[in-house]
Amino acid sequence: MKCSNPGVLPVYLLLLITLQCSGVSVNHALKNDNRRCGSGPYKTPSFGETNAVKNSWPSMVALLMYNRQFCGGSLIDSIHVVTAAHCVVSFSARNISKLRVALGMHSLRPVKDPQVTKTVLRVAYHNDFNAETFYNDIALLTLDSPVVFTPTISPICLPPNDSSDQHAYRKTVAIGWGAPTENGTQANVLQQITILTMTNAECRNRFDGVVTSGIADHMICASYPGKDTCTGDSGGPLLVQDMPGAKWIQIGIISWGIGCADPDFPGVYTRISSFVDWIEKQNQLDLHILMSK
Ligand code: 4AZ
Repeated sequence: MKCSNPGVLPVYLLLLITLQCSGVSVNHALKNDNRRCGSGPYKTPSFGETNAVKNSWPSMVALLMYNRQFCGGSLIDSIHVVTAAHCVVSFSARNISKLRVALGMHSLRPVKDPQVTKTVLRVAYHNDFNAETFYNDIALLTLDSPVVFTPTISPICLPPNDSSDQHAYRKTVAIGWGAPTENGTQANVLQQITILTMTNAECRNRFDGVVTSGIADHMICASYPGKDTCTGDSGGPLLVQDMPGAKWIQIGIISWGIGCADPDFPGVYTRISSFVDWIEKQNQLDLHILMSK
């Protein structure tokens, strides 16, 4: 393949050429690279810490529309970002052309804080996403060109598909630029909270009689007194680490709740292990689209 000026080409061909000329095979670029994933703080932050250390979560991305952050997401390989379906489901093709993914960002203001900003080639949200029940609240964004990994921009690890580990009673970390309190204004810098997961049986008890659609198996709940995710955090990750120094694994996507930090109701997250196959299928579809054009 010639790697000089490609001239005027459609965007999918440019992506293909960029991928091939950057020395990575397309297949490789579309795969979760497990050797490099999961960088983050050395150990799980204590329950009280809320301001993230600048650039300490290199897989964290901000979704921006007209320079305004509205959701979070996480980088899973060099061209894919996992987020919540409800963040992107209402977008028209025109909206998608205005969507920006900011990587290596810490402060919301000034907006020039992100180290890299990408546009989005394809938005795939789950076919069975239901805006009333928030079932299957997952989407995958394909970036216009591959991200070059640096110490401050790198992908998160995913759990094994449908792992038998239910991740109950785990110390987990949720991160985002969302409102620190219900109806509050957004914090300026990336926030992190350490919260505890529970079993789905316990979570169902908490929402019993309040949410009729209930807690599906493909959701996971987490809480900690006074700490919760809130408006603007959606799409961002819920992360675990098996031991200090270990890689960070994304087990959840910030999805929904009733209010924020209400002691009666935990936050609800999309359970990633239920969707690893779906993510892989989207990767294959991208590959197919790119190769067949
Ligand atoms: C939201 O609106 C949202 N407390 C996200 C998470 C929670 C509530 C609301 C969970 O983006």
